[in-house]
Amino acid sequence: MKSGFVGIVGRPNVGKSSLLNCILGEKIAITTDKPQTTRNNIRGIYTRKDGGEAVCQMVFIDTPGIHKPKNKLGSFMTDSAVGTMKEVDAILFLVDSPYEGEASGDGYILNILKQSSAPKLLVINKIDKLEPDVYESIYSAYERMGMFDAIVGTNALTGKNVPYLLETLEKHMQEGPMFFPEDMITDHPERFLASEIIREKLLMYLEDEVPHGVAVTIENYQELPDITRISAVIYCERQSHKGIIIGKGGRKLKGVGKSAREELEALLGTKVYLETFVKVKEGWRDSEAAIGNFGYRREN
Ligand SMILES: Nc1nc2c(ncn2[C@@H]2O[C@H](COP(=O)(O)OP(=O)(O)OP(=O)(O)O)[C@@H](O)[C@H]2O)c(=O)[nH]1
Ligand SMILES: [Mg+2]
Repeated sequence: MKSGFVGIVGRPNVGKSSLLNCILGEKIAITTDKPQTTRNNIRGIYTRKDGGEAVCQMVFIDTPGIHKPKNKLGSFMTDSAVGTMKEVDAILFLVDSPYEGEASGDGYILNILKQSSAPKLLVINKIDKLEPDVYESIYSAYERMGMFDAIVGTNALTGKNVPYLLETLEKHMQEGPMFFPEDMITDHPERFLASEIIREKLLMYLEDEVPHGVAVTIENYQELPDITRISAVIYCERQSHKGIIIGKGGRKLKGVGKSAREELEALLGTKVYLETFVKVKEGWRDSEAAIGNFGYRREN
């Protein structure tokens, strides 16, 4: 039996959470086209079986995109990702564009990666969007650095080359125990997934700075025989943002609620009654206490 923890790191929006979902074959991490979607480390468990028996368990840790923080939430996010790089047994470093040198975001991450002795795989994601010569140039630039144990191009939306990536990664896993039951794909509670799904819809429906200043807490989560009742509070940073989130005649919030509810019903396999409230918590992204209360704290 082989096992290990694998960190998925990279700049915002390169497709880390999409890759995690693709590996698991289920959506446990929210993904959007907006950078800085992921705020906490998200754990996904992949157990490979052979002849009905578990032979390898890899615990993937999807991390927030590493960026120059503009507030304490941003620092928490980047610290979570950087901290993860130091703790795991292997690292997948995702990029989706050419290397732009040491002063770039990827250059910053590479400098931290160099300090780790764990096996490192470079994943060039979004190959569907890269011309072959661009892909080649990315590949050879990273190959020249001589610090990667393998380089794999993937499409995290179609799963292209993801089985090969997993095979390659497994070769770098050591003998080890099962950390989680073999049929478990995440250890995050359903109420956390519910808050994330609501936040994903807010990110999708809102523009500019508004969705980045949003946090969602679940105040009540009740599993009744034929329905799950969920009450969520959406916190935003300004009174004006509250108006934008609610929308004319409450339409925006209704749309968010409807699409979150539909996804939750599919996830939980029950009917869902979802109520949402919008509250203002000014400047919460720079308040250590508020950030912690909203669940943005290191667990390990
Ligand atoms: N065309 C294409 N789009 C992709 C691919 N992988 C991810 N995307 C898209 O890229 C966007 C960002 O994906 P995420 O998975 O949220 O990226 P992330 O790296 O987790 O982003 P953060 O959480 O903000 O750091 C989404 O719109 C995805 O649908 C891919 O292989 N090809
Ligand atoms: Mg993400």
